Amino acid sequence: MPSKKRGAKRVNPLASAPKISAEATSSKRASIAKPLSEEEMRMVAKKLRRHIITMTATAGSGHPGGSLSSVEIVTTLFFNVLRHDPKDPRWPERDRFVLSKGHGAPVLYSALAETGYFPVEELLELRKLNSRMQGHTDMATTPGVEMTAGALGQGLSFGIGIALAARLDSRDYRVYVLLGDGECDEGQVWEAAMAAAHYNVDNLVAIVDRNRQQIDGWTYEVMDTEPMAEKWRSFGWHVIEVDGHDLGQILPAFNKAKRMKGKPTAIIAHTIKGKGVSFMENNPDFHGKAPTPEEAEKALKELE
Ligand SMILES: Cc1ncc(C[n+]2csc(CCOP(=O)(O)OP(=O)(O)O)c2C)c(N)n1
Repeated sequence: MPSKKRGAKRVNPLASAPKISAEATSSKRASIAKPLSEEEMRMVAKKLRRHIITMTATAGSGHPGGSLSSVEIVTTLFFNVLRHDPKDPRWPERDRFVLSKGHGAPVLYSALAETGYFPVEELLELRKLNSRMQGHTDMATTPGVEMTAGALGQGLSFGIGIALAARLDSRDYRVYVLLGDGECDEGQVWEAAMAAAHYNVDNLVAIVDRNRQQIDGWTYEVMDTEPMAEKWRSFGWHVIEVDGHDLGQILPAFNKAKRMKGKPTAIIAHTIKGKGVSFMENNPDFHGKAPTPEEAEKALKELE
């Protein structure tokens, strides 16, 4: 049991969730800004990439590679798919986005800032002591963060719990969990995959950022997880494969997932680690290392 003293400064966002009013339970509430066009999302994606470079370079540490690979996935979710309200991060009817690969915090913070959960300037506080921009996500401190993560393998189980809670509470929100492909080495991912299919959790979508690299190299060398799509299928999931940088493929995949009844959906998004910056692409050195000031300058030029 944590002592009261240790937990005193931290807010339990679930415990502090407001009492549910009639208005709050209405899923008809206008909660998202107008969905962006593909061209507008492309511009946002570039902005997020620029934030990721600037944040990690300013911090002098962090995880740019796996943040850059997830940009189009996260952009599509936050600007076109999720029902959410940045002014009311704990709105009970919101769709939930769970970043299971918690080291990808820079891409999530960038999207949260750009949608208005907190000022964009705050991104520069990444990894500073006592800031809300911790290197790995903390749901108790950062508005819009649904799960405290960093220890890989847990997000899908967490997502199932929230998705089943929707069923118990007669709510129609949906849950989206973003996993890394290296993260899929974790046994817990497959226990969760089995459970989600068993309980027909069809308001749950797992997105695997299939960038084929993990902390220190290619996934096929560290632990070969192919055939990835077949694995999810054999666990009872509806599987869709997309080019994870093609906005024209990602949005239809989320729409198809919404129509799928009786099964959870796994979207295998084929991506490139470090996408958008020539010297970071497919370069495992940038898994957990920030660009130097000179490298950041070069990267930002490429992202103009
Ligand atoms: C349980 C656990 N084991 C090991 C690590 C160390 N670790 C951090 S990131 C990482 C690689 C993750 O690779 P992947 O999921 O493919 O992420 P991406 O390439 O998308 O950044 C590892 C092994 C961890 N955070 N948690």
